[in-house]
Amino acid sequence: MGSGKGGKVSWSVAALMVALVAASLALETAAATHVVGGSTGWIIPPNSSFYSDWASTQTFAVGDTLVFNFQTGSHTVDKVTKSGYDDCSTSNLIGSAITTSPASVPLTTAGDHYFICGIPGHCSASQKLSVTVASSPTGASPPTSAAGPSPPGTDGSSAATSLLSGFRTAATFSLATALVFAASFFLL
Ligand SMILES: [Cu+2]
Repeated sequence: MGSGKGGKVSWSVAALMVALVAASLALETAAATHVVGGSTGWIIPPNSSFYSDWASTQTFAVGDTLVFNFQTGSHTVDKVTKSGYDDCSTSNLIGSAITTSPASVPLTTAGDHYFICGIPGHCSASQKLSVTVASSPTGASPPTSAAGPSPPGTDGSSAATSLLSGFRTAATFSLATALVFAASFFLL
């Protein structure tokens, strides 16, 4: 008898859930901000693998931003080449050193990016960071499914990327469906 009304309520809740999940999906695919070193920030690290350990916990994509937090005057952020990173040399500086905190560095190209602190002695004490940036996982890439056959070998990485993002989307939608059903049952 009262089930009609209850059904109506649960459907609006379901619609709300769908909207929320859609919003969170949009957020998930949006550019991410990575705070280098987490709460430790950009310092002479407590151990030599600190920044590589931190980087290994992150997934970097084109459009993301690195944020270096440090005490202005005590450290700098110098983007360098791989050899500059390996040798702790700022002679291969890319652009100009950033001397004021917080330093926001947009990741605009895929591939490896290298950063060191330009204060003498700091890089050799492991204040250095390398990140591997993937091409944008969603949206910006052209539709590969409609593109027709492409020469083998050249498209491997982007195919893997879209496969990965497909899995991610599928997982998110399964979660959304589960949430909507849970909400409906709860309110009936
Ligand atoms: Cu430093």
